[in-house]
Amino acid sequence: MKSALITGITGQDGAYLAKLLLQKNYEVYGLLPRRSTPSIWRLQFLGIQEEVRLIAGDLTDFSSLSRAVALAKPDEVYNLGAQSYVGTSWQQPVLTAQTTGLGVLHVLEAIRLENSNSKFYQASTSELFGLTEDPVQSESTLFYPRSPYGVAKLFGHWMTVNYRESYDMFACCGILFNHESPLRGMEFVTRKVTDAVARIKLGIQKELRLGNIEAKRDWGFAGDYVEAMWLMLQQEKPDDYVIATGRTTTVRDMCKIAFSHVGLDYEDFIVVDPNLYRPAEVEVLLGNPDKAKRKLGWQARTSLQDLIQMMVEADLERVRKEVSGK
Ligand code: NAP
Ligand code: F7E
Repeated sequence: MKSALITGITGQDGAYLAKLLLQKNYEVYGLLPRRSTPSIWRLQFLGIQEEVRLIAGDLTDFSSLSRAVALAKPDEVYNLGAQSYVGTSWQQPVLTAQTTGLGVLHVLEAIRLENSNSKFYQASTSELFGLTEDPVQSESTLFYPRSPYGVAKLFGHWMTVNYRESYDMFACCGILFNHESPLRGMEFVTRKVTDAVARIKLGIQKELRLGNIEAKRDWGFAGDYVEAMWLMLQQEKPDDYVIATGRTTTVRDMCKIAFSHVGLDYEDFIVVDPNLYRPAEVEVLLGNPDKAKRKLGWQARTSLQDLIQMMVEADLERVRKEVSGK
């Protein structure tokens, strides 16, 4: 039986990946940072909380990572833990650098110093491209991050490449474009919209305040994207891959899809609030997933329409239960 250690197991991707690995008969360990209230609701939602083994630890605490690697003896380590919200990275840039940047190095060092042969996956991001001049971004596109989050991820990305080249480590970076699901955090724009659509439809919210609705993103479904993470670690050689759908859509059009699913016109409810604009914006992202298709046999299966409808339906069900007190 193979074993895997997932940092960020309580997050959106961590929960879906844990489920996928359990289905593949892995022993799944997850790093659990200390929180004052329980943080395992996504594992509960997927019904896998009893099947994973949680090890207390934090990405900012090297010793806890070293201990986690020694305990789990993982064949594969997936580093998904991060302060992952771009907006917060301007308010807490140091925490973001320590978690999202230095945290990667802590995991790499824990693997190296434990003499572990673990394969390593790093959660890199399309935010690395930032203010790119390439209309379509691939593995060879230059990086130009636009937020403290993007800069921290750049450090983690190059550290991973460097450990691969310096120590012959089997280390891969997945450069993933935005991916969403009913388990997406409420602060991200798709979930903010689908939650608001449910509340407006059920009569408990009147309007939705958004920032830059002309920004364009290449959105896919998280359930599809975790399969690409696993596939990267099953190849003969470690490499980096762009994971995307190859289509881009404005926030505005994503809202249109969400509102029209419940028979509403988004223009009647959206208020653009300049206070929600970011200090520096990534205006357009569009990924080229050709390499992943060619080498991993991976492609996105879920359309944006289906994804948003799935999220609206899940939020309608949850808000209905909240309202009825059941
Ligand atoms: P997420 O839902 O925000 O999950 C982040 C996870 O990291 C949570 O489990 C969180 O635990 C954990 N974490 C935060 N600080 C930590 C610390 N100091 N020590 C240990 N764990 C810590 O993010 P996601 O959407 O699943 O994304 C997974 C990874 O992919 C992240 O690295 C993200 O930056 C990257 N990424 C995401 C996307 C996307 O579109 N989703 C695209 C590209 C890359 P708590 O919940 O307890 O804080
Ligand atoms: O913003 C615009 C906002 O916060 C998307 C993370 O998973 O994907 C994610 O980062 C766009 C931006 O995601 C609101 O300005 C307008 O242009 O959903 P988001 P993100 O910043 O793209 C990447 C790949 C990651 O790696 C990150 O970890 O939507 N936008 N109005 C808004 N965004 C938010 N959150 N809220 C608004 O009201």
